[in-house]
Amino acid sequence: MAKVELKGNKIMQTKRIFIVLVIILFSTSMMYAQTEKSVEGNVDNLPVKEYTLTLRQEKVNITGKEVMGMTINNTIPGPVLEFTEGEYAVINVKNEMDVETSIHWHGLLLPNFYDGVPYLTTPPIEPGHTFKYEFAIKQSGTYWYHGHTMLQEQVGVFGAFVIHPKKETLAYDKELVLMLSDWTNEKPMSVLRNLKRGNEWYNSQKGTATPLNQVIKRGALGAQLNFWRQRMEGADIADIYYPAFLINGKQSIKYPEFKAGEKVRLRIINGGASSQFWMTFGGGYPLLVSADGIDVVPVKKNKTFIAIAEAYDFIVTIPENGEIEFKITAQDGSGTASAFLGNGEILKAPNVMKPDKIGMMKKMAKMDMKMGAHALKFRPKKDERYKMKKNYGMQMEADMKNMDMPKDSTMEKIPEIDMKKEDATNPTMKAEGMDMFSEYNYDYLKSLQKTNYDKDIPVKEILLNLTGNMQRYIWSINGVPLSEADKIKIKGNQVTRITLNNLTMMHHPMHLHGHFFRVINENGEYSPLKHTVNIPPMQEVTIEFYGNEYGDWFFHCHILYHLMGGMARVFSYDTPRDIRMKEYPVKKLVAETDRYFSWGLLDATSSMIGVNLTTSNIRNQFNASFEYGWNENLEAEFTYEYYLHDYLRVFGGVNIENKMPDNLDEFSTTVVAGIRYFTPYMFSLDVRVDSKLRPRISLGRSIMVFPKLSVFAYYEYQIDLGIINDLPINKDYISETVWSAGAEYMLSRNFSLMASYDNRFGAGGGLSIRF
Ligand SMILES: [Cu+2]
Repeated sequence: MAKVELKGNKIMQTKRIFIVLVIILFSTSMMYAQTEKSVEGNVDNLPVKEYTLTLRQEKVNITGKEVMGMTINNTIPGPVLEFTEGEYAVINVKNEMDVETSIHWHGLLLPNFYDGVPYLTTPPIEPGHTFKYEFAIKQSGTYWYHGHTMLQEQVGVFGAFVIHPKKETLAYDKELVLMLSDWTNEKPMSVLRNLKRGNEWYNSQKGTATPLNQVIKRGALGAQLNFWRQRMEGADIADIYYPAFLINGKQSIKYPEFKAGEKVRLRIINGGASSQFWMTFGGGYPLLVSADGIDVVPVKKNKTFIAIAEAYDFIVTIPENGEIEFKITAQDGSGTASAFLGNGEILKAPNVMKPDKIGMMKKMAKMDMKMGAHALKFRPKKDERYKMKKNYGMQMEADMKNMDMPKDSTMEKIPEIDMKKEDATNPTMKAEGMDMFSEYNYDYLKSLQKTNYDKDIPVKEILLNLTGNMQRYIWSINGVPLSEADKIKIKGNQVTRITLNNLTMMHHPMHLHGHFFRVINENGEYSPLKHTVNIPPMQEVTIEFYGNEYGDWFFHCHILYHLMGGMARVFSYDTPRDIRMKEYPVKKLVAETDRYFSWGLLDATSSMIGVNLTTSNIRNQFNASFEYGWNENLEAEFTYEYYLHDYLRVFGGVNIENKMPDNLDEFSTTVVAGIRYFTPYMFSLDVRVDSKLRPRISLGRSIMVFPKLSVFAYYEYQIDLGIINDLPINKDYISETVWSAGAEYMLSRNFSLMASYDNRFGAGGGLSIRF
């Protein structure tokens, strides 16, 4: 009896295994069939529309200075690609540059292989090669395309992608694409290097630095100390100085072809590399009709925030004898650009006030807010997401809620338009309320249809804390940069709900490739669908999407410099990798976010000459320093250090010093090892012991006291207990103190004047050069 049962079980088992195998085989072949189908497209049935984009490196002149840019069909931005829903797009991207490139189709629902993230989904386009993208157009709306190879988008690799619906549902006469961007005359990689080394120059150039004198004048010293205690310099809004912000490639651009009475649909896309904007319109409240390519319940709204990579469509009516100004203001108030539509008297767009960084600091310090969540964890594999959320960020939500929360005065629902509220002659809008970030919520976006999912669909919850370290310019998620992270597994036919909890002082526009997600807001079931969502500092936003794709999809902050700093993840349906990607390992893409950057500092003064060289990636750093006093004192040191986490590193190396003061006859060479720690209140602490078993401690700090003027101080104490060296008779120990102090005035990005006193080299003045 037992035997039979066993046999039966075995047969059952074999049968089960067989069935499972068949299912696996079937689903795998289906998956490949699906891939194949997407590749071939439905060319037979769909009308084909073909474009060719040619990428070149050429000299461009945007701000009166000729620099190298990357153009598409000889323009920046590239041409507007126009399609109609139901067409089959064939786009040949020709790379005539000497570096590899790629194009990503932002917001488009397309086969994974054509998504355009090099090494992840799509092969990179090598110099001299052409890559043919092809996919069916299954949606309509305002989208865009951009390079996804490192920082190429910053110098020109972007353009608009407009899809007309089969049947237009909105009423308007004409349309115009307005592509917003930011422009730097520097090489973007050198911009990133400057951010990595922590150069204050950009802030001082923008006028957004907060030197101590201004902080004290505003009575914000307490707030500043609170920030410093948490190792934060202040409330940063944007990192990079841009000499120009652009609309369709120009700082000011006119469209006189629009006639009075015409309704114009503006398709506005933020193609900036790291700039978010406030948009304002002259001549009344425009009608917001669409967000991220999808139509929403129309709403009259003037001052509207546009995060990087977002798209908003507005309908404006050209007035009689009037020219509407459309204006963008960089979020940190560092610049504007305008477009003018129509003819006649200019109807000025309201000005947006420059944010008050010191005021923000004061308000933030009043709230119970824990800053300084690690951007680089000690144990990246350990799941500490919930602990992190609990320990950092806004500690008392009530603090925010109890504050006065005036309603967004810039928004009006259509039935109750009150045009008298609008005053074109008084263009300065009222300051926003106490709640600093309420103006950034998406409550004004309401979907036309219900977007919620069936309650029976299983939901997977994922918590993603957005983390960053401004001093080292590392950006990560849950304290783990892309280079140390695993793929995030998601499943088809399931809802993935993601809580994005921003633990940094910056805004992060997060973008998911190949999907639209619901941004949960006060409209509940009618929450809007988007492809990019901005998360304000210390705020939390929940998004969710239904898994109906296959392959791996990139999810990242769309501030290009944050993406390059590691704020990215791969969402994976865990399906087999496309065989066409065999030669293109994803580790290449990941490695780009963990590059080594090198920089140096040369001090040449009347008392000494010093050189400091640093090479660093996320975890590793090499330092070489050389100091020579004209009074014949010398110290040289070479160390390698490893970052255990943001603030703590272990190091080892070699130190060389002259044995006797003011005498270069004899040198002492020691091996050194110790820790370096970035302390609360932002001191650099170095604790070490050398091969003569002499312990040494040192502390250093630099503070900007006036615009461009910093003071610095350094103190070092070494003690010899005679463990190895012979001490002079009657001495239990001998000690040695080194200290220096001075001031530095920034002349330009690379030069500073400096004056210092060092107890080894004496007083001196001269030049400090950053290279
Ligand atoms: Cu970011």
